[in-house]
Amino acid sequence: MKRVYLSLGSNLGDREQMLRQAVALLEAPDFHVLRVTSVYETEPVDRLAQPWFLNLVLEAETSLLPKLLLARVQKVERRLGRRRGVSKGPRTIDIDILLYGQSVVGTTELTIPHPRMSERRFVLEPLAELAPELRHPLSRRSVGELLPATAGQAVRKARER
Ligand code: PH2
Ligand code: MG
Ligand code: MG
Repeated sequence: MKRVYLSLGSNLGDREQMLRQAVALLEAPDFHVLRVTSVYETEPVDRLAQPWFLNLVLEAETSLLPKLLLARVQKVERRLGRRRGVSKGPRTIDIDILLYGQSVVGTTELTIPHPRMSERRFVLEPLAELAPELRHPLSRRSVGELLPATAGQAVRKARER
């Protein structure tokens, strides 16, 4: 069993409903959701001209190996109407694997830890709610230590956990 953290985001359609449905669809005999953060309303990063997101992070325990976990999250994305469009553009649902235990994975389809997680407040602020002491497997810096550098990005709690 591995302890994993996923980042969920939506900025199209009924955003909150999308997140709620995604969490429910992820739960399975081989993927057990342990904790879910509050929902955060977040300013878009990277591609700025798009609607604001709702984001959350979840903690789970899974027996799925990274490749199969990726296939699983992509299946849930498709169930919720995700179509591959503009890179980093608007989406009904996006589910990204942030951390897979302390493992480091680098293949053409999958990079773990998520390569941009340390610069994104919409990832770090929810993650800090669950695990401020958790360390990035490569930089060895904790979530709490990484957070201050992202202070310029607008993130506010939309709904308490
Ligand atoms: N996802 C992106 C690009 N930009 N910005 C916010 N605030 N939240 C996201 O989930 C997000 C983003 C690409 O997946
Ligand atoms: Mg993403
Ligand atoms: Mg993604």
